[in-house]
Amino acid sequence: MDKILVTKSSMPNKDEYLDEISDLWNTHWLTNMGTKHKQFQTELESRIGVPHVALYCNGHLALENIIEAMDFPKGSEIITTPFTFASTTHAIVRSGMVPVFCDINPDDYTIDVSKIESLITDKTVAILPVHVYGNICDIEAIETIAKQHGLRVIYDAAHAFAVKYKGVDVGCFGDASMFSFHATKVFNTIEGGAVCFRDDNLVQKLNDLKNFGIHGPESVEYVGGNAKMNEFCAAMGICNLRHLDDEISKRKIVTERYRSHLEGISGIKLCVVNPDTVSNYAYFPVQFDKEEFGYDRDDVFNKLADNGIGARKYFYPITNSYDCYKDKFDATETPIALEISRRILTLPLYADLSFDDVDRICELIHSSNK
Ligand code: T4K
Repeated sequence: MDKILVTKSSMPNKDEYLDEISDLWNTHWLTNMGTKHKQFQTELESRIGVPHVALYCNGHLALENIIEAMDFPKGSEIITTPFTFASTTHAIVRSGMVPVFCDINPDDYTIDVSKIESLITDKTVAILPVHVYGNICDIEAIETIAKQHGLRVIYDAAHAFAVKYKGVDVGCFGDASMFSFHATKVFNTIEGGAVCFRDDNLVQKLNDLKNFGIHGPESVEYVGGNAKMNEFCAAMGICNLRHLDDEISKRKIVTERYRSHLEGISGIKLCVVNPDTVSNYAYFPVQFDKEEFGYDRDDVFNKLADNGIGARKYFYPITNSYDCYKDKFDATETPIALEISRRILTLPLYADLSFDDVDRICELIHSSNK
């Protein structure tokens, strides 16, 4: 039987993509903000309803650039969560900031807003919450805290492209939001990412920062790197954007099939979805409680792996327990994130995952405790 991996990149029809890139053989303009880049950027701004989108070669560098663009003093503290991919914490550290870890909610794994204020010091400059798995953070509470304490808010929305909260696209919240368009995401540009923001003053700065800090032909204003999205990736984005709504509808059907098998089973906890959101069905995380289910996350992971099914332990270990941060942070200070990281398993999810495959995965999960 074929292996089933945690996800499978969505791709447009081959001819549609070839048609989209065929111009490039005439223009020979392959990167450095060409026509595909401009078209894709405009399409995103209009779909999201945000004044500005800056495109990047990946989500990680987008996050590093927006932190850098905010001009925080080196050594400033940024409140964030450790229940995330390496990128979130690394982006803060690589930008010369200090991550201060806040624990998460046990139901949707986003930042526990009741614990933010006790972490604020005179060095705190920003909150960097993660819309993990596409679950929306408590946006209103975060905005209130940020306003009261004069903090900036940068969302890691890597998983949340196309999610809506109370009818508004998630890219419209905070001072800025970062999306990842990596091959494994609901919407991909092969590799890619974006920052959404409203502040007109950031447009030129982000443009410069992602292009070596070059401001004009004879002027280099920042010590920037190279983080531009190329034309082939932008063309992939233009094509995939046409099919995004269909992709999300199919993921919804797969997700509902999983829920029909796994909801209400003792020892299995599914994600609680905020009723004010329209989901993008990015991931299907499941918690296993050994006491009640009989077997733990690793037992289920191994059982699936033995049967050619590649579930993933997103996000284990949590970032404040990484080897590279040894002796710097203490994961026991975020006990809920620590516990959930030991219980969580992300099941395979993609648009054309068949009902037969979902049924087989769920049967294997049920039989883990037999
Ligand atoms: N913030 C958060 C919260 C994030 O989760 C991420 C990235 C970022 C920031 C940074 O965004 P980017 O700089 O990546 O744009 C993957 C992705 O590489 C990463 O983008 C993602 N988060 C993270 C959660 O997952 P891996 O190491 O687990 O991927 P990999 O190569 O094992 O692939 C997983 C599965 O996807 C494969 O088993 C099969 C499928 N796949 C993979 C690739 C590469 C495809 O179908 N096509 C492909 O091309 O990190």
